[in-house]
Formats: sequence, C-alpha cells, structure tokens
Amino acid sequence: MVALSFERRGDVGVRSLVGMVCIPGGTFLMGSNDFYPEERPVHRVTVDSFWMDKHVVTNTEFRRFIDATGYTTVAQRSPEPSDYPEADPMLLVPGSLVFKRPVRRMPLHDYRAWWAYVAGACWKHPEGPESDLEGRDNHPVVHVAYEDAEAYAHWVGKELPTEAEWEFAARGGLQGAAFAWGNEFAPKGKMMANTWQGDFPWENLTLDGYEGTSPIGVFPANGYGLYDMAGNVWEWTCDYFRPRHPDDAPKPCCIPRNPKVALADERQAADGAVCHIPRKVLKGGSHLCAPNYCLRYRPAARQAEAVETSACHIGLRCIVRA
Ligand SMILES: [Ca+2]
Ligand SMILES: [Ca+2]
Ligand SMILES: [Cu+2]
Repeated sequence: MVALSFERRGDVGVRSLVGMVCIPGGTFLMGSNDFYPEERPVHRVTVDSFWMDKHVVTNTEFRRFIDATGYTTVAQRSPEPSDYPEADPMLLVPGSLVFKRPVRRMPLHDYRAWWAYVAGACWKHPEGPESDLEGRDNHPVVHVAYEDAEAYAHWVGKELPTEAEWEFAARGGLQGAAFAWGNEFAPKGKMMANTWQGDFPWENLTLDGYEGTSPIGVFPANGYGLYDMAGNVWEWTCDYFRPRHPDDAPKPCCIPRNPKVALADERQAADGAVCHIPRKVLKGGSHLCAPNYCLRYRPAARQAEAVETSACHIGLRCIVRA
C-alpha cells in the first residue's frame, strides 16, 4: 500500500504530488467500436502530460476535507421542491441512491427494482443512517455528487480529469485494449478489478473477494501505476455527456488536443430522452458492473450521470495539470 499524504492548500503554498503519478501525454485511440454505441467511434485524441491520483479518494481523505471545511454534501441537503415539480414533497428529504440486492432473478429493464433512494444515506452513512464507515477508512468515498467532487478537488488544489485524460490514463499505455490491463478479463484466472461476477442483480458470486466497494490498492495497478481504473467505483470527469464521440480527424493536424466537453447539451441523452439536469461523464465502471447487464469496467466505457446524483458506487479521483 502506498502512503498517502496530502498537504492542504494554503498550508505550504504548494500542492503535494505525493500519492500521484505522472501520466505522460500522447496521442491515443479513444473510444471503442466493439461494445456500446456511446463509445463510438474510435478516434484519435492527444492529451498533454498531467499528474493523477494513484487511488480514488478514500473516506479518510474525504473526512479530512469535511473536518477542515464543514462542507455539506449534496446528499445531505434537502432537495429543492422547485427542482422536482413531479415529486411527492414528502420524499424530498436528504438521501442518496443505495443498491439493494434482490433475492431472486428478475427482469433487467427496470433499475428501480434494485436501486432505492434511502433517506439519510450519505458519504458517512453509505447504506443509510444506521450504517457507518467502520472498517472502510481505506475504501473509496461514495455518495458524492459532481459538485462535491469539484469542491473536494478544489480544496486539495487539484482538478477533475476530462474524459480524454481519464481514458488515456486508464489505458496505461496500451493502444486499443479492451481492459486497462489487456484484452483478457481475468488473465490466468486472476481477477484484476472489483466488478460483479454472477447474474446481476440478484446473484453476486464475489469471485473477486468483494461484494461492495474494496479497499484501495488491492487489485493490480495498470501500466501507469494507477489502481481501480476499472471497477470499484465510477469516477466523475468534468466533461458533459454526449451520446457519441466525434469522428476521427481526417488529417493528423486536426487531432483534438486536450478536448473538453464544456457545454451541457439538453437535447441529447443516451436513451433519446430530454434531460433538464445537466449530465457529466462517469468512467471506469463499478463493483455493480456485470457482463449480463453492464460491461463497463473498461477504459472506453462511459456513463451519463446527472450532476446532482450520488450513489453507493460513484466516487472520484483528481489530477494536477502540468
Ligand atoms: Ca466484486
Ligand atoms: Ca474506478
Ligand atoms: Cu455498470
């Protein structure tokens, strides 16, 4: 396990790069043509060098931020009734999305069968008010909405990655590989990430040893020395979601450099629905990603998430641009 220490902004006047690795810039093939439509098309992208946290942000690290600032996360605030005109006002209480494993096989079309909005669920009560972080200091912080992720990053003097930076880093120097470590999910039978094995959502075989989140650093790092770039928790990026990547540049001179999707597009959603709440890109998949439902523990995989959403499988890691 790598010792993590973060000097607070202002304490020493410089950001600490302890616990981070330098990701050498370069041009890579972003996206995939082999899986879900939103990952298409494969196209070349160039990113400059940057530093990235080796690990996702842990509960211990997030607690330091809360203790120093008194920050209240989105999940801990009461939702504004005006933002949810359709909702029963009785249900507009602080809370967050918690996965509840059904006891038997069920149709996969309605995710409400396994997701529950739990009043009082938040980063320090991951399953609800009765739960705590006992034994989970070194687990990723969860139940962070986009605004929380940004606030944390700002406090430590860092930033959230763009989707291109995140994907470049996740690939670990491999060009076009399906996974962060190669093309085989479990090389020689070895589990490389905390995902879901078995028939989602009712049967979790935990062949990787973990039913929910796992401590940081228990699965092998990728080629750049980054842990959990696949699975464990989804990670926020600062890009707004588009349901499709741009086409590949016709000439090398036109390859996008450090692209960032900085404008929300209300018209487009993956399912064709109009979304009024802006959605950002999540990367990397989580402990809830299973081959029969969501094969998204891959660098190219992406998911749109409303900026105000928090859940038991969404966390973050930060970068520092050179
Ligand atoms: Ca697992
Ligand atoms: Ca992850
Ligand atoms: Cu998934």
